[in-house]
Amino acid sequence: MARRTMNSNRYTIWKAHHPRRRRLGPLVSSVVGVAMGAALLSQVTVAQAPELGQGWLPEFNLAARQLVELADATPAEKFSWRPAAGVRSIGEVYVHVAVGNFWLLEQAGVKIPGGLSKVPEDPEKSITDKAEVIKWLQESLDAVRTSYPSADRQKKVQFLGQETTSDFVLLRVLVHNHEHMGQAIAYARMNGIVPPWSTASAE
Ligand code: NI
Repeated sequence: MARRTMNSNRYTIWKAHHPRRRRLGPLVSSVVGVAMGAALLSQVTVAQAPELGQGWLPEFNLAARQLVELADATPAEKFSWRPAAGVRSIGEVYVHVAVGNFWLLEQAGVKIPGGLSKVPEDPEKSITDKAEVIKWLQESLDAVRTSYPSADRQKKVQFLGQETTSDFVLLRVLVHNHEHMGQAIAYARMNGIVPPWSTASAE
C-alpha cells in the first residue's frame, strides 16, 4: 500500500513535469509563428541594414549612417536637450562620438591629417550648433572609414596603460559608435523623433 502511494505520487510528479503531447499543439504553432516572424523581420532588417554580419567596416558603416541620419532628423533646438542635469545633451553625445573617433584612431596608431589636433578646447561645450556638430561627426566617421582598410592592425600599441594591438583599439571604435548610436536613438525617441530608417521600414 505504501509502495503504491509512492508510485502514484511519482506519477503525479512526472505528469506535472512532462505535459502530454497534445499540449505541444500551441507550442508548435507558436514556434512556427516565431519562425515566420523572424523571416519577416530578417527581410526588413536586410532591407534597412544590409551591413549586418558582414564584418568590421560594414558594421561601422551601419552605425555611422544611422548616427548621421538621426542627427539630421533632430531639430536644431533639440541638440541642447538632456535627460537630466549632469548628463550629456543630444549634441554633446554626437560631439563625444566625433572626438572619441579621432582620439581612438590616434591611440590605435593611425595617422590622420589634422586629427585630434584640430579639435577645439572643451569640444562638447564649444561645438553646439547642429550643422557644426554634424560636420565634426561626419569628418570623424570619414576618418575611420578611410583609414581602417590600410591600418596596420597587428601593430602593438599602448592603450590606457596596457599593451594591446591596433586591432583591439579599433574594435573599441566600432563598439563605441554603436553604444552611443543606441543612446542617441533613446534620446531621440524621448523627444518624439522617429529614426528615419525606422519610418522607412514601417511604410
Ligand atoms: Ni563614450
